[in-house]
Amino acid sequence: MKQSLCQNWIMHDGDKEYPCAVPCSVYKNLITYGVIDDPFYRENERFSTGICDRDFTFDTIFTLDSEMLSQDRIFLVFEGIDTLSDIYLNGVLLGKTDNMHRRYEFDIKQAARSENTLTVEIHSPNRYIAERAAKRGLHGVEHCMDGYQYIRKAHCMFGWDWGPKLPDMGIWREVYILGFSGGRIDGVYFSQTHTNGKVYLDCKADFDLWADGIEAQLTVTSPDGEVKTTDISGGSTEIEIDNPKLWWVRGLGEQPLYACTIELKRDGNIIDRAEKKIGLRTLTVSQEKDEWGEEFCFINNGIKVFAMGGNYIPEDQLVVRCTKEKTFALLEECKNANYNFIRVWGGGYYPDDYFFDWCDENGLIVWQDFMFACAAYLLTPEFEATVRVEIADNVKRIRNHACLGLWCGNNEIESAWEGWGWNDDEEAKADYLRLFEDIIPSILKQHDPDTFYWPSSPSSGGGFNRSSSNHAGDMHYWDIWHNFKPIEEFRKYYYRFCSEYGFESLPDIKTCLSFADPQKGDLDLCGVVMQAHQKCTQGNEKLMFYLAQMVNYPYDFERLIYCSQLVQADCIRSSVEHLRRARGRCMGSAYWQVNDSNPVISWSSIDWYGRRKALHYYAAKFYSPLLLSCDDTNSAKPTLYITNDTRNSEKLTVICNVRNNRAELLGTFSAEVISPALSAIKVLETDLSDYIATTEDCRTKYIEYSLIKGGKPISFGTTLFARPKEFTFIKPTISVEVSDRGECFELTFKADVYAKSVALSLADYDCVFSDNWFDIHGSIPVTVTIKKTAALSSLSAKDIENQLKIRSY
Ligand code: BMA
Repeated sequence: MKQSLCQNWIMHDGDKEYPCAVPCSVYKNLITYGVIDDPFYRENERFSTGICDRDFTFDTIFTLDSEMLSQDRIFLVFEGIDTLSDIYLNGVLLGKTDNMHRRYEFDIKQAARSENTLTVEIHSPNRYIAERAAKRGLHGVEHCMDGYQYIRKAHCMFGWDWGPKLPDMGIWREVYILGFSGGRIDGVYFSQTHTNGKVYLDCKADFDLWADGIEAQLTVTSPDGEVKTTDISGGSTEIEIDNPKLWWVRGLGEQPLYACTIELKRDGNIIDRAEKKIGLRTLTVSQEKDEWGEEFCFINNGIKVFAMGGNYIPEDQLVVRCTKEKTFALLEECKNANYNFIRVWGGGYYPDDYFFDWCDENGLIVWQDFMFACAAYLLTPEFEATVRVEIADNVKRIRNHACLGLWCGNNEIESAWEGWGWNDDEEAKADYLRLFEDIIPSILKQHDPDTFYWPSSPSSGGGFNRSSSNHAGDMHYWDIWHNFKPIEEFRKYYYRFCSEYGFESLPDIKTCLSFADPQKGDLDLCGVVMQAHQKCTQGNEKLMFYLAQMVNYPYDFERLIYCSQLVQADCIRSSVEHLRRARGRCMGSAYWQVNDSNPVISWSSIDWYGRRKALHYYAAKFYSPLLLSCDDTNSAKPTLYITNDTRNSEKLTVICNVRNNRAELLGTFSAEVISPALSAIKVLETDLSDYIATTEDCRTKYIEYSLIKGGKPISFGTTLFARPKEFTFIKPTISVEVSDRGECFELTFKADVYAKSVALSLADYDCVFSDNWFDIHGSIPVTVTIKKTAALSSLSAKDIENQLKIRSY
């Protein structure tokens, strides 16, 4: 039996008391009670970083009824304590904690009474890391507080190049009491063998039994309700499944799940129960040798998958504020942008079960980093012990999920040892190998032998053997942005799997206004407030460096936002299209980064409020399963490619029009093509020599192309042969007609000339447009819709028209 202990807590700060409920933390409480202002506002971070220099105590009083007290065993469980604490029950020390990434369970059979006081004294993480860093420095990154690697706590809480330094402390996940009589289930593990169209499901359960006469049963219910029950009292069993309904990565098939329940029974009564939903599939990484080296690609039920997605970071800098609802909304947006893949980056925390459940149900492959990033660590006996438990805990919790594509040791540490000048610390270097190439693989061998393990990201397989290679493994490409290389540089190389690359932009004006005060002159990229919301070293300089190359001077702040989002979106689009044209050689793309942890200037495609940047609208198009893209490296002969990431061969039409800046049609090229399943092929090589010969032509003419399936355009694009700032745009007049279609509003746009990158927003409301940041080729209408949300439901078509803000290049 289970009893929640999430209610009725009090946080003590000296003699001040703050009633609260779990999940609770120091920052969350102080904000709720108005003791501190929003740390994200203006420069408030400066006054907030030091709050957890001191200790805080959380306590609660609870009762246990006679039924609970009569159980043979009673446990107190903390799913997450952040981080350094001493835990007392009725004045007796139960234990100490030092790792926010693990679960703590205390046997309280002796200490429990009917009236209890539970006290959690939490010690300052700031002091702890500072003391250790002062004694023995360790290599790491400069945007994080010194000594962050000494504590098992989400590194980014100490600041990152997209997040403020707000190291919080508290009880960040559920707390409860468990009571058992006779026995309990400690863990369940399913492994699968797929042969001759059948699946043999092997189930192993760890039982802790202290009474006789206990039986266990496994029930497997198929997606269409067929039930199989078998005895598992001995701790293991195998079930043969004929006609298995296979689980597929999104885009390749459905995601049927089998419900598996284990019931532990004593005298016919259920004494414990475990439930898992599993997908029947094989999912691993193929590393076959080929003409370019060694491939790196996910392979699902024998089919090689091109992974398309992004890097995921904690959704709130104050991690206690993360919720299932927000996560689901974000993941829905990933699905809307045609992701089939997401990488959980190693500087945050291991997501909650609901994250993985959602990915199981929706077919997103999860690349799960262990929580180590950009740091050297020392494996002291205490550190090693806590890490071992953390790894085993999380592996056991996550291993049965169909979506789990791979475990990765860490973020960028192997490459740091190779290239960041860390080699003076041989002790920590040796510990690196021990942790990531010995300890973690051996824990995985024991608890999850079937899931692929990759020692680091990027890596070529470990052992400091050219971790950043384009011939094997995954790659982080940062020469664009961090090293000021031109945007076109990305296309010079071929990567096997590009797991990080990115470009920053400013978030939406509504988001900027949430932390900036225009009356105080904050809407100024070079001012202190925008500087405080730019965490990357020289970030705003980099932004201006690239904008100066691509666009005309953005003469006002909203224009700056527009230009930065446009350049970001175009940079990532051209990179993704390059990767997808190289399908086969390259098999994965994860841009940095999906989301934000706070309102900030960053590489994200969706900001902290869930507002899409241009990049997110673009992602839906560049990750479209059928993609038409243009290789314009040779501007006289731009070449069109179709990338087909579906399992169907398709009969398609490609049309490419040459137009001038008035959008007048000058010429057309077209082709009827068969696009084979899972392929990238060249479909049309245009010869533009009759149209585009001089610099003047490059500045006044462009091509626009579309891919037609069954009469409908399904993928389209535009290529200019000059950078936007060099092109001669004629100021467009854009007309719009809005109609109310019941469920949605329909907006139809036309222009008198060519209008590039038309960006729509509503002045006072948030909404998602079915398409945005599109081009209008003169009088050819573009129709988009806005789904009516609760907030929009009372508006009329006329209101929408009045609310509409239209920008174009
Ligand atoms: C990569 C990531 C993060 C970082 C990002 C942007 O190195 O792994 O550490 O936030 O680049 O610099």
